[in-house]
Parts: sequence; structure tokens; C-alpha cells
Amino acid sequence: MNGAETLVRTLLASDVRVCFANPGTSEMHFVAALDQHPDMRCILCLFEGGVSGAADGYFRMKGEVAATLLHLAPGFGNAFANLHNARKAQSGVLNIMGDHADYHLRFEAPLKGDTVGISRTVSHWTRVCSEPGRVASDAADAVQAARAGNGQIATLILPANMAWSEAVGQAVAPPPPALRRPLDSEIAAAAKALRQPGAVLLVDGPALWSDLGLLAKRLTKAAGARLMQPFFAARFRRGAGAVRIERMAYRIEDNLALLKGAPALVLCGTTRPAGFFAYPGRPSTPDDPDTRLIDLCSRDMDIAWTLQALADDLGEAKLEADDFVSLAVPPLPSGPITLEKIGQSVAAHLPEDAVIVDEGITSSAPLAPALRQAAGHDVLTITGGSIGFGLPNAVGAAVACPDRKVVVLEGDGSGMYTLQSLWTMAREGLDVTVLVFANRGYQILREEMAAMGEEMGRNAVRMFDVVEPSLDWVALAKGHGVEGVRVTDMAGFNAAFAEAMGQRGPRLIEVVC
Ligand SMILES: Cc1ncc(C[n+]2csc(CCOP(=O)(O)OP(=O)(O)O)c2C)c(N)n1
Repeated sequence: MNGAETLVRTLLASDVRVCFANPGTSEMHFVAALDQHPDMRCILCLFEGGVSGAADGYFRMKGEVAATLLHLAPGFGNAFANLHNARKAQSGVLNIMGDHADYHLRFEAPLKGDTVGISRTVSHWTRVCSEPGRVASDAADAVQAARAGNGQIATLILPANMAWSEAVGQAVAPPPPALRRPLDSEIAAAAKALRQPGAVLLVDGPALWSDLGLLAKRLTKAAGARLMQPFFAARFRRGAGAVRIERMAYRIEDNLALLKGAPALVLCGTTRPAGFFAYPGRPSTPDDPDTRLIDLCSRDMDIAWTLQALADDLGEAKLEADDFVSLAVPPLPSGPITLEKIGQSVAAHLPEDAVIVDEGITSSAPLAPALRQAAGHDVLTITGGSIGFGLPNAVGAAVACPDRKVVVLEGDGSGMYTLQSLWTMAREGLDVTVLVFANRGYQILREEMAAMGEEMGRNAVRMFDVVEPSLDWVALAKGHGVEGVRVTDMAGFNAAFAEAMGQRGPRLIEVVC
């Protein structure tokens, strides 16, 4: 037995059963060890950003840590952007990054790089295996770290000679440390603040998709407070049957208006809201300067306990039909394509309990009104603002929930960052329908530039337009083994989307808009 073998045994003994992978030579012994264990599901992604995004989507939907297998420094670098999104989503991800044999590191081999440095920029926990006999316990610690604090990024660096050297045994990850809780006095102060008319409880994490949402609703109703959620969330429930929670807006101006006059803003499972960017002459944060900010329970603390403690103080009001979203399926729209009509058509066809991965950027907002009253579904958003999240996250979500339809709302600019994920969808037969909004450019950046009062000249236009040539998404899908269709009117969209919902397997619909 070698170090790599003890690593794989430890992962399996610790209930890590999926490995999203993009290997290289420094990981060959790890690959060989994985090869001995068919009970570990290894899924090849053709770019490391696909690996990390898939592990993120998997955790968001399954609540379980997946392993990633990443090539030494540059490979991990390619995974960075989606690890950043995963970190902001509070996803637990266990990265296994290979490295050169330790004695080889004193030479300037081509792939040598600062593995520890690049890991630390995005990981909560980083460790280099330095003894073959300790690979198993290092791996157990890494799994524990990935599960700590509601989910963290943990990176174990495995030099090749730690993997290939003789070692024995396996370990099991200890349970994660108990989550921190607010003091009783802090609960009492927050409860008192929430009793003031117009006070807001801002929640995130499982309160947005599990029964904790019911608890949050009952206690805010009892207190007479508003219940709100951030605009970007790792996962939230939407559509029929969802608890009514006010969602914050994307733009700082809208959030300033939403929070104006609130006497208190109590944070539970989230951080103080901040604008996506700073703009000259505008505030960075949307809370009213007169609002009392109460940072009750951060994202890595015990959210369930905190909500129950608030409920114990404030009481729990009975929920009525009005506290839940009702179903309103719109009629099928016809004629030329508009995004509002696309939303209506998606809402009309969406099966119960679908998962929508939202990277539609400017195309998503017009779809939202219809989707709000569609059949109940989960929404995964781009928590870290780093584009190239949608297709990989959909891979992870579909692996986590094979019985649920996954629908991706994808901008054509963002989709190009990680389109290799289409191939993984085809290879694994994942039930994902991708809607690409082909507006042929970086529309949000055009809007941002206009909002700054800047004129667009030739260079700016050429940096925002994705034309000459235009992307052929049907051909791109086909090249990755996914059936694709281009639609230019609502009749075409209705038919293509209905067909995609009626069948299993990956599909792509290029929506010319
Ligand atoms: C990793 C990363 N690179 C660049 C950006 C900047 N950026 C934000 S949105 C965007 C373009 C999005 O275009 P598209 O997906 O087509 O959506 P649209 O704006 O057209 O709705 C870019 C380049 C980013 N957010 N993240």
C-alpha cells in the first residue's frame, strides 16, 4: 500500500464519494489508487474551473463535500475563480492538489509553482503532506476542515513521493467542531430590536431553502419584523410553496430604498450587505446610517440554534396561506422573443422541484417575475460574481440530484468561460437544459459604462461586443456532444423547451435575443 491508497481509503471511510478531477503526471499514483476503488465516482472535467465549480454545485445541493483532483500550481490556478464563488457560497470543498516530489522542488522544473501560496489565497485550510505515513490523518483533517463552519475550502497538497511511498492504514474524518453560538444577551438584544416596527431580519444559508425558513417566518411574523434575504445566495427556494421572503435587489439604489427607515438590521447567517462595486459619490453599503446594525450570527455560526433562540424569545406566529407563494402558471406566449415571455414559457413548463442555476446576468431579471410563481424550485446564484460559474455548477447540482431537472440560465459571454462543462454533461448523461441568452455581447458592461456617463468609442465597443464572428452555440454544443437548437421566436422556444423538459439528458437552447 502507498500514501495515495491510504488517502483514497480515508476519503471513502469519511463518506467522500465523488471526485471531480483533472489530473496530471504529479497525480498519477493518486489516479492509480482511485482506480482501485470503483465506489469513488470520478468525474472528468476538461478544465479546472469546471472541477471547482462542479464541487461547489454539488455541495450546494447535497450538503456533502466532494473531492477535487487538481494538478499542481497552474492547475489549481485555473480552478481559482470558481473556488472563489464556492468560498462566497460557504460551500465545503476538499481540494487534493498534487505537487512535485519534495526533493524535486529545489529544481526549476516547468510546472513548479507556489502551491501553498496559491492555495492560501482562497482556502480556509491548507496543508502539505510531509510524511507518507501521515497522508491518511492529513486527509481526515482536510475532510473535517471542509465540513467545519458550515462549509469551507480545504486544500491538501500531496507531493508525488508522499503518494508513491509505502504507507499503511486509513483514517476517518472526525466530526467538525461545534458551531459557535451568540450569547444569550445578544439574542435578547436582537429580539428586542426586531420588535420595533420596520425592523429587518436578514437571513442566509439553509434558512433560504429548508424548514428553517418557516421558523424565520414565524418568528418575524410574531415580532412584526420584515424577513429579507440577500440578492446573491448559494441556494434559495422560489416559486409555489416557498416561504415569502423579501429578496434584496442588485442595485445599491434599490437596496437603499428597501432598507430606508429600518430601525434595526439583524444579520443571521450573513454579513453586512455591500454594493457589488463602489461608484463615485455613492455609498458602499445600503443600510440607512440611522439603522442599528446587529451582527448576531455570522455565516460560519450555528444558524439553526440562533433562529430557535430568537423564536423562543419572540414567539412563533401561525403561518397562513398568504405567507407562502402561490402557483400562477402563465399562458404560453407567442410572437417575437422577449425575455419576459421567455420567463413565462419557462414558468409554464418548469417541472416541480427543478434546480435553476442562474448566470443569465442581464437576461435573468426580466425572467424573474414569472418564475416567482412557477412550480417550486431551488435557485443557485453567482455568489462571488466570478463569471464562468453556471455550467460547472449545473454539473455538480445534477450529479447531486439526479432525479431533479436542472435548468441553466446562461449569458453568452459568461458561458464561454467554462463551456467544456457541456462535455461533462454529455459524458455523464446529466439532466441539464442550458438556455444561452445570445445577446452577442457583454451587455452588463455596456450598461455600467453608460451609467458612468462615458461615451463608447471603437475600443470600448469592440471590448463589449461578441460579434464578427458571432458564436454558434448550436455548433459549440454539438462539438461537446450535446444536442442544441437555435430559436428566434416564441413558438420555437416553447417547442424546444417543452421537449427538453419532457426528456432526460443534456440539451442546449440558444435564445437569440
Ligand atoms: C472572472 C470574471 N471575469 C470578468 C468579469 C467581468 N464581467 C462581468 S459580467 C461580464 C460579461 C457578461 O456577459 P454575458 O454573460 O453575455 O451577460 P450579459 O451582460 O450580456 O447579460 C464580464 C466580462 C467577471 N465578473 N468575472
